[in-house]
This record gives sequence, structure tokens and C-alpha cells, in this order.
Amino acid sequence: MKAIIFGITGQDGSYLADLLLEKGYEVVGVTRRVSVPTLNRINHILPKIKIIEGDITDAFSVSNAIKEEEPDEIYNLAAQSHVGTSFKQPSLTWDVTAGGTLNILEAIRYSGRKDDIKFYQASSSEMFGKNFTEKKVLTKALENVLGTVTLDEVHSDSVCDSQKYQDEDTPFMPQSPYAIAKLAAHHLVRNYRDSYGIFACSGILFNHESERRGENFVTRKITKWIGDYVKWKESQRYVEEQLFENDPRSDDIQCKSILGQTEEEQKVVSTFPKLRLGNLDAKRDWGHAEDYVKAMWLMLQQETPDDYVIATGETHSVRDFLDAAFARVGIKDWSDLVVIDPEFYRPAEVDYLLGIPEKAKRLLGWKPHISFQQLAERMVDNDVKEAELQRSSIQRV
Ligand code: NDP
Ligand code: GDR
Repeated sequence: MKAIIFGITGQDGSYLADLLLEKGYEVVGVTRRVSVPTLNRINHILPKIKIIEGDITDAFSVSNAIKEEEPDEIYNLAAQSHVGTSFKQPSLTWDVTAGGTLNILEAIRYSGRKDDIKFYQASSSEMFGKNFTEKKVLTKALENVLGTVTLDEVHSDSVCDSQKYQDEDTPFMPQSPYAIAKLAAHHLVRNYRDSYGIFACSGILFNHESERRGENFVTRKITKWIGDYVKWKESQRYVEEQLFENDPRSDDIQCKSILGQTEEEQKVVSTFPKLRLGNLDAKRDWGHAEDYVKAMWLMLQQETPDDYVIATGETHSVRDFLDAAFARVGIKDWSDLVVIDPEFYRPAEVDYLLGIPEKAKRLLGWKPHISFQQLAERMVDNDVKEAELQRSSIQRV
């Protein structure tokens, strides 16, 4: 089997390439020309894959890649994938995310092999935007007491909680240029499936993160900062130990900054740039990318093409992620370390995402294995280790 991955240099592309190689696939990755190499996520598999140059917005390079490589499966993971950036670069986001998908579908249609190619499109929970489905459920306490009583038998609202979620039947209401472009691509995929019989599937994936997540997405921004902070704290302790060794004043707490410097100089040395974030109340359904690429592959192994929600069924706020991530390095109260910066607020926000992956569980036999807690811990551990290896600079993203 041979697969082409558009977006192989990204988080998901790299995990998907790992998975397909494990399964014995021949893997071809399409990468665009950039001034500095972006192959760091796939360095470990470079000898085992074929890289060809192409840009998804360039219809010729897309159709040439598909004609020349004759793949059995095509995965379109390429996109301008940052929601915040899509407000600043809406036109580029549209061209890459919507137009790029159209280029691939048209290339498949005219490849002469349209019935032999299976296509996966990376759709997104961002397409739901402001919308959710709401249903009433018995409060946990009442469920314990009443056991088998159904909701129809209960007449008072006071005994009900409401559960808000998104699944394949929830209507879309996108909130950003990114989500609108993804929704256009999503409809194109359905239309090419219906019109030309192309085996094309969309995975409506909720947020998934990892040790390879881009550094300007909120989870990685947090864990990367923690890695740098831990490293900085360690270097401070080391400097103090060196300076105060054999110094009689070392018992004096006032002297516990850098000896011999002015107050201003001491301040510079003893401070570390705070973690600047936007909306901490947004809620997301966060899983691990390693689990999610398995669902992509499973969709293309079915008899018929279809669309599936892929999620964990749990939602957590950015605040919850901060709690989990800081707790991993022993910090319970992070309030002094984080600053709210309006720069990181979006013109329109998606407040609440919680996906129900029932269909994927039932038809694909898919379920996630890595929990929210494990995700946060793995990311923090990785970034603490990475910071030890190389002192990285804090980026304003
Ligand atoms: P990344 O941002 O990590 O990767 C995006 C990939 O697209 C990179 O390989 C990038 O290449 C490539 N790309 C961007 N523009 C072009 C272009 N013009 N031509 C060719 N390639 C291009 O995203 P993720 O791996 O996180 O996500 C994969 C896909 O899944 C994306 O489409 C994203 O929108 C979607 N998605 C992601 C979710 C998530 O939570 N991660 C959830 C739902 C959907 P380069 O390295 O050169 O920049
Ligand atoms: P999202 O992911 O927009 O859900 O899109 P991101 O991590 O960027 O934001 C999640 C939430 O955190 C809030 N937030 C911040 N976000 C960023 N990036 N930086 C900050 O400083 C910050 N502070 C608070 C955001 O407002 C938001 O509510 C991701 C991408 O991978 C998309 O490509 C994908 O389609 C969706 O997930 C599902």
C-alpha cells in the first residue's frame, strides 16, 4: 500500500507517517519550499519515506504528485491550522485550507484512478463554533437514588442537569476564517463523494495535542513555558549556590539575590518573563494526537466512506490544563506566574467543545487511550527534558 500525506511535517502528519510505516506502507510526504528546514518532526523517519516538493495551493504540483505516485490513500492534513492567525491572514487561510482541498479533490477526479484512491480530509470541531446539542439528564445524585427511572417520568427541571455536546448531527456555526474554510472543505468532500463516487471521508477531530504540538497552540505554549521556567529556576539555584558558598552573609535572606549588583540589576536577573495568555475559560475536548491518527487510518479501511467525530467525550478549560501542567512540576498556585494579555484574545471565540465519539466507537472500533491527565504530564515531562537539553527562547505567539 502507498499513501501520500499532505502536511507530513506537521504534528499529525508525523504521527500518521509513523503509524503507516509500522503498518508496512510506502509513505510519500509532500512538503513546501521554505527558507529554513521544517523536517524536525520527521527527522527520525526520513530514510524510510519519500519527500517530494509541492504546495497544496499549487494545483499543478498537487496533480503531478498524485499522477506520478499513484497512491492508494491520500491524507490531507495540510492547512493554515492556527485559529488566531486566521483572523490576521484570512485570505491565505482560505486559499490553503479550502482551496487546497479542492485542488486535491479535482486532482483525484482527473487522475484516471479516481475509483482506486481513498481520501481523508482533516475536518475540525471548530466547524461547530458556537453550536452544541443539549439534552437533559438526571442529576448524578438522583440517578443514584432512583436508579432506573427515565427522564420522561420526571417532571421537575430541578432534578435535571443539562449535558451539552457536539456529534455528527450538531449543526455547524463556524466562528473564524479558519473554521469557515474548513467547513467549505468539509462540504466539498461530501459533494465529491456524492457527485463522483470518490471514497472520501472527513474526520471531525476535536483538539488533539502532543509532545510534537506546535508551540503557539495553548497547551504546548504552557508546557514549553513550564520547561523553560523549571530550567531557569535550576540555573538560579546553581548561581546562588556558587555565589554563597563559603560566604558568611549567605544566611542573610536579604543577600539571597545576586551579590554586588544594584537593585535594578538584581531585578532583571531574578525575574523571568511571565506566561502571557488570553481566554482561560474556553473549554476544549483534548486528546492525544497518537490516538487520533489511528482513527484517520481506520476511516479509510471501511467498506463505505463516511464522516466521523473523533473526541474523548470530556471537556476541560484552559485553566484546568494550567492546573494539571503546573501540578506536574509541584506548583499548585500559578496565579503569580500567568498574565492575561488581550493580544491573545480572539475577535470571536469558541467557548465550549465536548465531542461524543459514539459513531466512531461503534463503527470503527476506535477509542482514545491517553487521558487528559496523562496528556498534560507527558507534554510537561517532554518540555522539561527538552529545556534541559537546550535553552530555548520564550516566543511571543
Ligand atoms: P500543523 O499546523 O502542525 O500542520 C499543518 C501542516 O500543513 C504542516 O505540515 C504544514 O507545513 C502544512 N502546510 C501548511 N500550508 C501548506 C501549503 N500551502 N502546502 C502544503 N502544506 C502546507 O497541524 P496539525 O498537525 O495539528 O493538524 C493537521 C490537520 O488537522 C490540519 O489541517 C488541522 O487544521 C487539522 N486539525 C487539527 C486538529 C488538532 O487539534 N491538531 C483538530 C482538528 C483538525 P509546514 O511545516 O511547511 O508549515
Ligand atoms: P484551537 O486551539 O483554537 O482550539 O484550535 P488553541 O490551542 O490555539 O486554543 C485553544 C483555546 O485556548 C485559548 N487561549 C489561547 N490560545 C492560544 N493559541 N494562545 C494563547 O495564548 C491562548 N490563551 C487562551 C484560545 O482562545 C482557545 O479558546 C486547535 C487547532 O489545532 C485547530 O487547527 C483545530 O482545528 C482545533 O484545535 C480543533
